[in-house]
Amino acid sequence: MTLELHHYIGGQWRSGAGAHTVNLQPARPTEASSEYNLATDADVDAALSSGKQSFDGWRRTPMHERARILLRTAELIERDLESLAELITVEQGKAIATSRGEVGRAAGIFRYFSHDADSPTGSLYASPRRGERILTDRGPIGQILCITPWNVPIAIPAWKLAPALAHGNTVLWKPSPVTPAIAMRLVRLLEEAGLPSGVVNLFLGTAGQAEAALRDPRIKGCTFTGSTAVGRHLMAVGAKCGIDVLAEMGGKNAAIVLADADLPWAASQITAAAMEWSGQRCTATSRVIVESAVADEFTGLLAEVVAELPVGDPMDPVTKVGPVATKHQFDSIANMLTSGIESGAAPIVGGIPRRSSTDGYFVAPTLLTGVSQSNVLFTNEVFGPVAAIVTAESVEDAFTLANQGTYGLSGSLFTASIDRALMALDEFDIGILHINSESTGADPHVPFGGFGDSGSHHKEMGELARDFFTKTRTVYLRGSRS
Ligand code: UN1
Repeated sequence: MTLELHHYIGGQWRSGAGAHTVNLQPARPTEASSEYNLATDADVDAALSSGKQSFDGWRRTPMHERARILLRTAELIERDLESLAELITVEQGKAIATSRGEVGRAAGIFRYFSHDADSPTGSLYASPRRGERILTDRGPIGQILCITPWNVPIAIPAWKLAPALAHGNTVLWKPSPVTPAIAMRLVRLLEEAGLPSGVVNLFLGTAGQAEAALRDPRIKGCTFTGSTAVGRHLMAVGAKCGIDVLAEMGGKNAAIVLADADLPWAASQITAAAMEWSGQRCTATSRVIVESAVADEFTGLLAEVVAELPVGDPMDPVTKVGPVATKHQFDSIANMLTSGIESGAAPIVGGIPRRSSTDGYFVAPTLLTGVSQSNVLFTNEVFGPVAAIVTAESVEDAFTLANQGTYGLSGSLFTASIDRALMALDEFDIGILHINSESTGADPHVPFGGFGDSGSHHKEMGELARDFFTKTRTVYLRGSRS
């Protein structure tokens, strides 16, 4: 399947004149999923001007009118749920059942942010002076650069674009070059929902063009999801230009299984968190820390559940694990497994993946034991269906192991003890803590974001999202008579 792709600038679809790009289908890399030319620098310049010019009209549009467009977008996403899910599966390789879930979630996110129009936008304070009140009010920032990844190619754009638009900002969107087709479809739905020209501009371009846009004075904020290295770099560039950069980055998430846990439940939840989406999720569980008293029993249980996972054609509704998204991903996972195994890790399910040049990018779900704290599989994000099992000598030791490293995104604690659960609130240094549930997932109405090398101190989604997408003005309001 080859899709004709274009950039969306000032309400017009155009083809680019930059480098010719072909994406291959991860399940069937002998066939292309998309083919297009990247944007030229002149295209990006036109997009920046369009977003700047459209800002005034959009910010003055009543918030409830903006919200109606978001609500309509949610309905259109639901109308097209099946074809959008198929597109994600062809383009990115995610199993169709999970693609459907992601599309439904994108609709829920647009719907959630349409309700921001009904929420208070400020506060009213008393004044120490007679005849005066002091109030605060939120307003949009301007044009926001949104840089989105290939692993969650419609829900992450939804959770950046929807709050940006609800609060009156315009958006310059650079999606991952791996998943351009789903980005185009979302823009077409925004257009159909009545979004005025120039309020969202989309370009398929290079990392260099994104960085140049961040340095451009027509950009007033930037939100990014991707690797820690790129996120930190963008934060540094933004800091130099006085631009706030929200960065949602990597993770090396741990699940702690204590001796009193419901072990079969923990095994099914950890399997889902580590292996579904082929582990290509910043919230994926990749270290399983088990209290020694149940280490053998739990390892056996987990290995059984993981070995039974249906791996294969992502279009098959029973498939749980499809291919990884690109050859680059496949090679990087294979290399990390090779070096982890050379340093002593032992696969008990799966192992180093192999493929012929025409095979899909399939990586078998892989569990390893014998992983030391210096092993790359303990320290580095793999972004594949791979989890390391590590034994803890005590509950305290389990938290110490879980907190190793520089990331701090999400994690799980499996226990029947309320005391241990409460202990986790003090001892587990992560942004998203799951007690007795998988480390993945993000509901639209609650904050999402990590600590350390995983985040940038801003939260996404929920009511905290507006802190990033708005600026607050303080107003001293006094009558005209002295
Ligand atoms: C989830 O776990 O469903 O890129 C959300 C990522 C995260 C989102 C994960 N920003 O994987």
